[in-house]
Amino acid sequence: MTRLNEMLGIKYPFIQGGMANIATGEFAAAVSNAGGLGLIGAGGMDTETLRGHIRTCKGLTDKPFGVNLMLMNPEADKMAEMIVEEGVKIVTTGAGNPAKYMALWKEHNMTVIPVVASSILAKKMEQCKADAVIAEGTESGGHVGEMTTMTLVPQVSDAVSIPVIAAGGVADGRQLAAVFALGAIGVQLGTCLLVSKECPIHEAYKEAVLKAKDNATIVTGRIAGTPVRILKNQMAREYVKREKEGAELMELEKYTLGSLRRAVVDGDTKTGSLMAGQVAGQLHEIKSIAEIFAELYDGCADVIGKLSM
Ligand code: TUI
Repeated sequence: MTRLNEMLGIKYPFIQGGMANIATGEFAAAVSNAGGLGLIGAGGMDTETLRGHIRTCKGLTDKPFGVNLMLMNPEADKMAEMIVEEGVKIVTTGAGNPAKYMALWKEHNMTVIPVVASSILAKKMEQCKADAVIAEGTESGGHVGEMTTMTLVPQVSDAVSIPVIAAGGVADGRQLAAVFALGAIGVQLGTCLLVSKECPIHEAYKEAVLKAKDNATIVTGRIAGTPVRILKNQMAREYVKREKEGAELMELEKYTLGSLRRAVVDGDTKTGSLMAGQVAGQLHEIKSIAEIFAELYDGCADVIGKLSM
């Protein structure tokens, strides 16, 4: 069976989530230097800003890194071409179907790994020559699908013959062992990296994640069709209220991205949108990315060694 670290030329079978407005070139380089696959999150950026982050990342690491193209970005078409020009070798996508870009990317021998939230999209991606898929469960932070990691990963694994990477609900060795058991060859990590030393979010955002209990998250935007998991606060309640009043999808999207910046940059934990997954309740300490990776990997090996039935 393919191993994710060998497939991507990295130390650990870990890739970083796209994390719009958070995953800068500098952060992606830190993830790559710690032995995972760092990704620059294109969500919330424009094309030239993304280009700048790609160049910054190249200057900070000689390890593999990539770009996460958030497909709801209004400049997604331009960005899809620009990353080819910049010689980016690995791309993950989220929040949509990247079929129209696949031929271009594969012509340039890029490794393409779309995020899927259902096995039907996973099959389409396999037909479009995706190298692997990320099966992202609803436990994740940010934009989510309906299915849980527990149900999605095995069904996607049965549906396709390309490798499957799990995402959503993994922050310790037990959960990592579980997703390997479900058929994944690696994991995408987001929430547990929010509380890394290197993560550039405001300290108040990190504190809110560290303080969160297991039921601290809520999904906004289900009615509008853009479900987003965030920590419960005044903003979450306001959003749900506007939604019930029938606000337009575009208005809600602008509201979400604007409020994400308020959380990330200003540390506004009341009216900011603090995207985080359901593992937030398990995170109690700030650690370096290298420590997070080593603990996850060693913890998983330990759990697998002690499994019994
Ligand atoms: O994309 C994410 N997570 C994100 S994107 C984001 S930024 C944002 N900004 C404003 C509003 C909403 C989000 C924050 N977090 N994860 C990957 C992901 N993709 N999760 C679910 C999906 C997905 C869902 C449906 C992918 C494809 C899909 O269907 C597409 C189709 O056409 O079948």
